[in-house]
Amino acid sequence: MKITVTKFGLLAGGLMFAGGLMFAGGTQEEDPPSVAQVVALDECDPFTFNAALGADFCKNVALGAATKFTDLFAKAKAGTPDPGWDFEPDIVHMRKGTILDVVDQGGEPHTFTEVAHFGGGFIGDLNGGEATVPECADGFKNLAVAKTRILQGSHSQITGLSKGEHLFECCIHPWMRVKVEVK
Ligand SMILES: [Cu+2]
Repeated sequence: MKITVTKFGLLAGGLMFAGGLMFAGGTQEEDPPSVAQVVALDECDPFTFNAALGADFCKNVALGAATKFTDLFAKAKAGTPDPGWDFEPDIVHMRKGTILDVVDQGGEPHTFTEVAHFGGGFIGDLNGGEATVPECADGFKNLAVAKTRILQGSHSQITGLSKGEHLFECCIHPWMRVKVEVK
């Protein structure tokens, strides 16, 4: 590859530098880190959510597919949590060094919190009977949890994940779960 670059550079004369960059782009060690994308989704109904939680908590993005505040709790309690609250994809396969970028395209805040084992979040009535996992304990009073919050329309980038399996969930809506496999 290097020989090819040199030959190309000589032939191209003044364009050698640009040519070298072009070829370097094709080699692995010179590639910028790639990005794996995770999207957080929800269908919060702004009228009922904001009546319960305050103005502007939920911004409507669901265009008619909204779930009312009490329905979200009823479904979670029944063990059939609303599938509109979701991280996509459910499983991410990526190489070590890849940036994991999480964007909240839903209407309300979420967390993207690494946990040792999937389980309940910090709002008991949304846990469907599962116990709160230690990583979500005390909710946003716990700075470690607050740091993993993602607001509507914003991104969170996770870097430096070690090889192996990593589990992430939302500490508010704990059925929002992602498994990340780093090779
Ligand atoms: Cu959430």
